[in-house]
Amino acid sequence: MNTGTVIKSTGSNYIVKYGNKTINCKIRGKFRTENLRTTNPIAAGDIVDFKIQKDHTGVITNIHERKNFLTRKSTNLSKQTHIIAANIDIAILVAAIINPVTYPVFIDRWLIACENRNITPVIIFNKTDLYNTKELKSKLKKYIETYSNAGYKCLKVSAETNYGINDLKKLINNKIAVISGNSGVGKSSIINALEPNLNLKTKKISEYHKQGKHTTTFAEMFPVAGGYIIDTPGIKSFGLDKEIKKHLHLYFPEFKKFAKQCRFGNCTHTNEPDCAVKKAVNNDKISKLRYNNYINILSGEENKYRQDKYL
Ligand SMILES: Nc1nc2c(ncn2[C@@H]2O[C@H](COP(=O)(O)OP(=O)(O)OP(=O)(O)O)[C@@H](O)[C@H]2O)c(=O)[nH]1
Ligand SMILES: [Mg+2]
Ligand SMILES: [Zn+2]
Repeated sequence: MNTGTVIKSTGSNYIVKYGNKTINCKIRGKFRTENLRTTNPIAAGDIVDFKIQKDHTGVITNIHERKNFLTRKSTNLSKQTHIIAANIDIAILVAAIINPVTYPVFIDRWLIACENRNITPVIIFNKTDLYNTKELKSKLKKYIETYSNAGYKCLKVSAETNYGINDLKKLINNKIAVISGNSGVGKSSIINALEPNLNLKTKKISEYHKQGKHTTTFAEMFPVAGGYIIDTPGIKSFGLDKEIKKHLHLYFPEFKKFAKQCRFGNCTHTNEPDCAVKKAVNNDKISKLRYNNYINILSGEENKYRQDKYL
């Protein structure tokens, strides 16, 4: 029996790294993940036991208990959950203000998923070399203000000019990070900037419209900057598990210190009287954008509010 880390999964095939070697593995039997209906039972970052067969391929026989894992649904209505990555120390979301625009509600949903799984999120605003108008600069400033005030670490980088890449290196050192975000925001380009030898495939934004395809098609883990990064395919929407909505207010960390002063201990900060969170929103102590997204996600109407009208 051998033990290794899954560095790539392509449907029914898994590449497992053990020591300095890698091996192609398949699964035998069924694996169920913590009662979740998943599209993928095993994800990049999983630690697995496997047997080596005569033809030098492997068979995975066991998944070790996960420290954590990040999940999403393709839409809110889909029944199955996708495991983005397992056993991670930080979850990086790459966002951009143009080419393409990352909507705040998308960032919020992703942050909620991280909070729910107890994974430290970091937001990276990429393509800063393109933000050369007054309007774009002020938009970036508002995004960063909103999310830093909510308690999240934000970084500005450019994979094109290497701006901010050293700060990112420090963040990844000795850690396993997963990198996620909309297609074309520059996830693979950022990994290339961190480790040029990897030479990961990227595609010009103008070609996205022609083919409408994602450049990165499978999650894959790479050794980078003294740690590891799991590159993932771009995503359009970030569906949340139903269960999450039951405790949604707990996943907005900036509500916490005000929530203690709400009249009711179980206040959902919606229609209750004497709600200190709502009062803080009115006094600009909590971002209106974040609060409105909270309400919209709670009521399932966030898709009506795709536009970043508060930024
Ligand atoms: N100007 C500029 N362009 C960038 C930057 N980062 C990435 N790009 C460009 O954006 C395009 C998409 O980059 P990718 O790295 O392929 O994006 P991705 O997020 O990995 O996309 P998927 O794999 O489809 O999810 C490429 O043409 C990159 O050259 C940046 O900082 N500045
Ligand atoms: Mg990519
Ligand atoms: Zn309240």
